[in-house]
Parts: sequence; C-alpha cells; structure tokens
Amino acid sequence: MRLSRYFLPLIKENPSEAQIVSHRLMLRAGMIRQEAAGIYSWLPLGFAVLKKIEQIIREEMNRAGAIELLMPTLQLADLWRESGRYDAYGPEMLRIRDRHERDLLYGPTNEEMITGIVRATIRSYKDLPKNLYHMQWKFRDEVRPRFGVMRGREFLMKDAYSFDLDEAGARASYNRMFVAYLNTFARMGLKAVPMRADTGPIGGDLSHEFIILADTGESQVFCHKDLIDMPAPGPDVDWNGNLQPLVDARTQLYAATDEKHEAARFEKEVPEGKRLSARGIEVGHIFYFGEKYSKPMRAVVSGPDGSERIIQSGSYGIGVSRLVAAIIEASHDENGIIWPESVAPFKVGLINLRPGDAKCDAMCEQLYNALRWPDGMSVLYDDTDERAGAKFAAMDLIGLPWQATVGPKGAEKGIVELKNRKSGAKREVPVQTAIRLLSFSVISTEIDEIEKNAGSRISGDEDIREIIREMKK
Ligand code: 5CA
Repeated sequence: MRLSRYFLPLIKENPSEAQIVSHRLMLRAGMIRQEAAGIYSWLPLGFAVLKKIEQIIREEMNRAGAIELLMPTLQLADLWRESGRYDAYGPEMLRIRDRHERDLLYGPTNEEMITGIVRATIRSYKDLPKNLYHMQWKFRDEVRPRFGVMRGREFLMKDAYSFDLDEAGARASYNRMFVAYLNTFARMGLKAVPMRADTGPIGGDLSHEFIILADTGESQVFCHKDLIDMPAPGPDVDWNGNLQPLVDARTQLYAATDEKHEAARFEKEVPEGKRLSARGIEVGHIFYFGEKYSKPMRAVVSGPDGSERIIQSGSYGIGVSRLVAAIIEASHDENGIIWPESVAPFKVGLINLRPGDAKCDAMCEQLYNALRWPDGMSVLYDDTDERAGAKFAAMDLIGLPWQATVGPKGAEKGIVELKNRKSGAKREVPVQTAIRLLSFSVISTEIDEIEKNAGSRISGDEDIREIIREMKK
C-alpha cells in the first residue's frame, strides 16, 4: 500500500478525551473515530488489526473443533421471553420495535438464538457434541462506556456455544475452549491468565475470565505469580484426548477476580512472595451453565436408550474489538504502538527519504514490488513529501514491526537501513539482503509451526535467520 493513496488520518496532539494509553494511541494513529458514546467507526488501520485478530481466533477455534456460522444482530424479544432473560436483562439491553409493532432487541449475547437453532435441528445424541461460534457485533447500553473500544456499547465479540449430551461431555467442551483460549492469546503476544470468575447475567456455576495484567485494567485480580509466565500449551494439543491435566495445571494455583476473591484462602494458599494483587483487562470469559437455556427452551435429544435428554451447554466469549486496545496496553512505548508481528496491520513500513530522487525511487519500487503480498497489506510505503523526522515519528506511532529506510546516500551504494520497532535495533544491509530478510519476516509468524508440521526447514537462509534473531533481541 502506498501511503499517498492510503487513508491514515493521524492526529498530532494528544486527544484530551483519552484517559488511557491505548485509547490515545488508537485515536492518534487514525485507527478509530467516535460516532457516539461507546460507538466507533473502524478506520482502515484499525480495521486491518481487527481482521488479523479475528483470523487468529478463527484458526484456533477451528483447530479446537468449533464450527463458524453467523447469526444476526437483531433478535426477537419473544425468544428471550422463553428463557426469562427479556425482563431480567434490564436497561443494558437495547430494545427496538419494528413497523409491525414487534419487539426486537440488538443482541448483547446469543445463548437464546443458538439454542433455538440447535433445538430445531438436532434430534439425536448422535449429532452431539457440537460447538458453534460466530463473530458478530453486540450492543450493551453500558452505564459508563469508556476507554475507547475497551468498554464500548457496540463491540465485536467472538461467542461460541457448546452442546453436549451429559455433564462429562460438557466439561470436556469447556476444557477445549479453555486450552484454545490459552493458545489464542499467546499467538497475539499476550499473557492471559485464567481466573475464577463471577457469571453475572449469563449464569452457571463454573466460569473463568482470561485476564491480561495492566494498570489501566478495570478488574481487580488476585493470583499466584507463577501463573503469569506459564507458557501456552501450543498447537500440539490432542483435541480429542483428555485436556483436564492442562486445565488443572493452570487452575490449581490461586487466581480469582474481585467477585470470587477469598482473602483468607489467598493468604493460606499462596506464599507471601508469590502473591500478586493487580489490575487486569478481561479479554475472554467462558461459562458452563448446563441446562440454564436448554431446559426452559426445551432443547432436547433422544439419548442412547431412546429417552429424552436435556442438552448440556456452555458459552465462550472473546472481546475481539477490546483485544485491539488490550494488545496496545501490553505493547507500546513513548513513541507509539509496537504491534506483535501476528496482528500488525502491515509487516513493513518502507520509508523513502527523498521521493523524486531517481535512485531512491528505484530502490523503493524494487523493495515494494518484491515484498508486496497478494492482499497488498504486507508493506506500507511512505512515498509522501513529508520531512524525514515526521516520517520516522509516524512510523513509530503506527508501530509496524519492521522499518526499511531508503535515503540518497544508501541508494547510491545499494544499502537499506532496517529497524526493528520493538528492540530499536538498526542495521544497514544490501538491498537483496533486505528483501530476503523482510520476505522471510512477512511469513515468519507462521513458519515455525509450518516447519514443525513438515518435519523440516523450508528455508535454508541461516544468515537471514541469524540477523532476525539478533535484531529482535
Ligand atoms: N455469552 C457470553 C460468552 S459467549 C458472554 O457474553 N460473555 S461476556 O459477557 O463475558 O462477554 C464476552 C467478552 O466480551 C468479555 O470477556 C469481554 O472481553 C468482551 N466485552 C464484554 N463487554 C464489553 C464491552 N462493553 N466492550 C468491549 N468488550 C466487551
């Protein structure tokens, strides 16, 4: 993408309405624009990140055996009257009436609708288990929308719903989502800790929130410090096997949100030096609620002995739009955002210090054409007439993982300056090396797993790997 043709409305001054760093940086980097309290337009740069996050979630859901569909944002009130939640949900629910005087609502969540789909289509235990998910906009008329997309009124959620014949099956489904969440957040460069949590309006008695530690987080949380650096299980999970040991390893140590916190137990179970009391951001929340919706809504199947059985369910949410802000809270410096490569809107920022200079232009075009991914979103090429200082500041602000700078002196010698945004490491390399290194880096977030699956290296460029390793330190 050429910056001269892109739409990137950067803001120089700090917006006064933003109280936390992610909100400030999202506005300054031209990622979002507020349309009403808690309602945002996603401008191209923000939208690109949102799509990257969606795709990681999708891949990990599919890997864990969940199946994607799409339900509408508007729902019939009558459906919610069946579960009893139409009245129970209160003023957070946006209620709408159509021209036929029918009561509708803008969905704050989808337990009723998915239960309606399942009860109309699944008749036998042989069709279970199923886990169905979608990524859809939700509306909750929050009392205090704040911190930008962190607590919005309209926000994007991934919500999955599991359906099993019995409690043991439902717990296995819960465990699959638990493990899938650990891998999902790890791929985004986040350390998310599962913590015992309150179930609120969703209901049930087993529930975990996935929490990112951050001073600006809205939740007060308490946990054993060893949980913070516990690595995610990774892609080699046997999804049809027993995942209980993986879950146990992460639930045996104390971790609870404010509502579930027991001070006496915390002090008894956790040695003083290991106690962590901190603020956190809830990026995911999983629930096991058994028959809460299937019983009143009569979602039943015939069991192995022919008798009627009530389906056992759970639901599993991820705050997709909130994650954009949460990742920035976890990864930024005084100059701007530092995107983890897996969610970066572009992998490379290419800076032409002197557009119009024949050698600079030629070298930039060579790099741009060599690195351009088919979707046009691997390189952002700054071909504008801004001064050098402003170009560097803008690139740092939008936080692309790699910067490649071409100036008149380097162009003369065939040299490009590479910079790793995260480490700040800089290196001058011949243009061909830059092309090899950056091409490799465009695919490198996936390459470890691809090579592992293939059982061999697919690239022999040891020298390139060595430079990348060094620059990322
Ligand atoms: N139906 C269940 C799970 S599918 C559910 O609605 N769970 S939830 O209420 O916990 O929401 C799921 C996730 O959505 C939360 O963990 C949080 O990350 C995100 N979320 C909730 N409210 C908001 C909001 N107002 N703004 C942004 N994200 C939100």
